[in-house]
Order: sequence, then C-alpha cells, then structure tokens
Amino acid sequence: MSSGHDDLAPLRAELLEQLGPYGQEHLLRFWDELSQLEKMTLAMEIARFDLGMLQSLGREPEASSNWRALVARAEPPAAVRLGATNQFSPVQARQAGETALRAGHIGAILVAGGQGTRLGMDHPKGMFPIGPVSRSSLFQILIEKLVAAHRRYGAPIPLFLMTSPATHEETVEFLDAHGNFGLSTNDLIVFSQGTMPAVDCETGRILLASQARPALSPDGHGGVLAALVEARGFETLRARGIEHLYYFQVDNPLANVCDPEFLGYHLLSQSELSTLAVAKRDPRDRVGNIVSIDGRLQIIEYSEFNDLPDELIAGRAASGSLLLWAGNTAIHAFSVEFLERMSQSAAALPLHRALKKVPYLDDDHQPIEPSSPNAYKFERFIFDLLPQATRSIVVEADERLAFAPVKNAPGELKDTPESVQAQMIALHSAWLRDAGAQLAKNVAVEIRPLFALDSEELREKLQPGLVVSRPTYFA
Ligand code: UD2
Repeated sequence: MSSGHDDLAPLRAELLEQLGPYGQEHLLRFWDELSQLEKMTLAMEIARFDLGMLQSLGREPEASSNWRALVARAEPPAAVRLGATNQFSPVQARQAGETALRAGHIGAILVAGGQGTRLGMDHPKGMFPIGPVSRSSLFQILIEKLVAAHRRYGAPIPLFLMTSPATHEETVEFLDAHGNFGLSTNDLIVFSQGTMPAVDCETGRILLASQARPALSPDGHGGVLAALVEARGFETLRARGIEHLYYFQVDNPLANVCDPEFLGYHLLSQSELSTLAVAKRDPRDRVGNIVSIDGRLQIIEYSEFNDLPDELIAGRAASGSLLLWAGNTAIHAFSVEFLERMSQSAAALPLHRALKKVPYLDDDHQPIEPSSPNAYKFERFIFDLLPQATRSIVVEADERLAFAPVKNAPGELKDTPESVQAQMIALHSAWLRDAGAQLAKNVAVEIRPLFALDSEELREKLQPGLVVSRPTYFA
C-alpha cells in the first residue's frame, strides 16, 4: 500500500500536464496504488512516448485506398532470375562473395524480437526445436551455419542478434546455456529493439497491460536501425572493417546464412540493399511483394496486398507465372554505409498500423481478454528502406533450397513445424542422394551445418554406398 504522502506528487503533476492535452491521463489512474519504483518506471515509459504521433496515427483512416492506387502502378522488379542469363554468372557471384567473406568484410544480422504468437509458443521463437531428427532449435541451426561459414572462409563473421524486451532475457540465457552454439563471445552481439505502445482503436487511448505498465510490443524489425545506433553497432562494424551485412529472420531454418552467391550478386551490382526473392505460387501467399513502382523497388506487405482484387494482384504472364511474382524471403544484404546513412534520417522508416487483439486492464482494474481486434499496434518494417537505396537488386532463389519459415502452430495449412521439417528432410535427402547414398522411403534425415553446409561438402565426407534406413542425424 502507498503512504498517505506522495513525495512524487510533483512528478504526477508534471505527467498530467503532458498527458492531459492528448486525453491520456487514464495512464495515471492507479498512481496511488503504485510503489515508488513503479511510479518512476511508468514515468520513464510515458516520457518515451511521442503522444502527438500516436494521436495522429490512431486517427488515420484505413489506408486501403492508397494501397490499391499504389499496386495499380506496380510492375515486376528487375531481378537476377534462376535459369536466366544475367549480367554476372553464379560462379562470378560466388567468387566475389567468397573473396569478401575471406577478407572479413561480412557481418550478419539475425532478427529475433518477434513474439511468435502464431506459433503458439510462449518462449522466443528461436528456441523452437525444429530439427527433424536432432530437435535442434532454430537458434542452433542458424548459428551453426554461421560458425560453419566462419570455419570455411577463415574469417570471423560477427553476428548482431536483435531481441526485444519480450525475448531478450530468455534468449541470452538460452545462448549462454549452449555456449552460443560455438560462436565466440567476441562475435556475438545481442541487442534489444525498442517498443511501441498499443492504443485502443476506438478511443486512441494507450492501453494499460497492468496498473503500472502500458501495453507495449516490439516496434517491428525496422526497429533494428535505432537499436543498432543505441547499441553503438555502427562503431563496432567500422572498427571491425565490416562493409556488408547478411540480414535474416529467426523463423527460416533453410536460410543459407551468408550465402556467397547472394552476397556476390549484391557486391558485383554495387547494391546498397539486396533482397532474396522466391517465385510466389499464389497471389495471396503470405509474403511481402517486391515490386517496382516509378522505377524504385518497394515491398508491399501481404497484409496490405492480399485483400486487393484479382485484377490488381493475380495477373499472369503468357507462361502462366504471376506478373507480380517476387515474394520477399526477408533475407537481405545491406551495405553498412547505406544502413548507417539511413539510421541518421528519422523519416527513413514510416510506422505501419495493424489492428490486433491486445489484452488490457480496464478502468475498473479488470483484466480484459478481447475476443476481437481492439487495438492498434505500430511497427516499422526494415524493407521500407528499399525506395531510398541508390541501387538495390532482387535475386531469385529456389524456395526448396532457401526458404521454409515456420510461422504457424501444428495443424494449420502451411508454414507449420511439420511442413518445415518435411522441407528440411527433402533438401538433406537430395544432398545425400547426390553424394551417392541410398535412402529408405520417407526416412527422416538431418545434416548438421557443422558436418556439411552443402551437398559438395557432404560428398567429401560420406563413405560411398551408404544406405540410410532409419532416422539419422549426420553431425
Ligand atoms: C515476414 C515479412 C513478409 C515475408 C515473411 C517471410 C514483415 C512485416 N513481413 O512476415 O514480407 O517476408 O516474413 O517469412 O516482415 N521481428 C522482430 N521484431 C519485431 C517484429 C518481427 O525481430 O518487432 C522478427 C521476427 O522475430 C521474425 C521476423 O521479424 O523473425 C518476421 O516477423 P513477423 O512474424 O512479424 O513477419 P511475418 O512472418 O508476418
């Protein structure tokens, strides 16, 4: 219980002055029940809010009409297409990428701050045991790919791993408990992104998660820019001579981390922001759409694209493939110089508003679990940097070799742990067959990145005539 005298009364008065003009005084509704520490923490959170921006964002009309006009002007992006004759060959690209890796000019960013709610997991998604035979976590598989690349190219590849307040502590403990999966402490920088408050979609009032805490959620993977600045990431990158970054998401165990061919196309094209794309099968696949508008690359998110009519998004070429074909794998390559330049321009990343279900405490202290979307969450998307890049390219990948994100809980239609594990087994079975092994039908196999990063390396390590008849983890 609080004492009769509140020696933080001046602070309360000051906060009320800030909150009053925006109708957010309710945030102090439970002030008298809070401890001193809770009052100070709440005051610090409130001080970080841009109340004017939140008010205008909350009042904006639904922007669907803009998206319709925008997509009407969208054209397929120029791209390094599979099977086509491109300006540079895959061999040239791979060599350029390997040279940069050997020179120690490459770093990596892994974004792992999302709350992974769709997967139905209340731990950081990176801890999910996706390995079909080993049950290795996403963190283990992805970090071991990086360690294997470090060994292959002989130069450290520092990993900037972005968490959020929702995932930070558990992530650090998990990595510590597993010796950072072989990554040296000097090559692992774990840093947390910022948060944004959720606002009631009717009233624009900031929601309270508890008597002392506003409802906060991670500010989108675009938050990586401000978070890198906060963590003095650009000083570290400069000190280590890192010139380009391979950027990937924690949910895709098929990512070829620091793939020299993709990096090579990025380097040879002198691109500032490169994106790995997969050919969409269906116009409404839940991936961002990489398009060209007025000669500039842009990604239109599936949440803003998929509700548009077929005549805008489902057009097909004579070959039958989608005109707007390029699905965003969320794997990028950035020049550090570009990223740092963007980190200094506040306008670089607009806030996207999403209508979500957000639990909150109502004015009578009652915790409310909304049954329908009740609040706006605000996120920044890193790919909104695309139109600002002087040069940016798209490189097409074969989905079977590079893209299998685990998004949804078991039993859903796609992007589930089972469907991802099936894709992992299919890929590693192909590697084993290429290396001369014979596999029993539907046998589960898994190749640890530290054993082999690709089928060429596997071929060097396998004894000829191997027969695989039961679930096997090659480690
Ligand atoms: C993302 C892309 C989509 C497509 C798809 C491919 C966005 C908005 N959409 O869809 O275009 O490329 O992935 O798999 O990116 N994350 C953070 N901090 C945050 C929010 C997300 O680190 O505040 C991370 C999260 O841990 C995950 C990734 O970003 O690794 C994607 O997050 P998401 O689940 O919000 O995006 P998704 O899967 O809807």
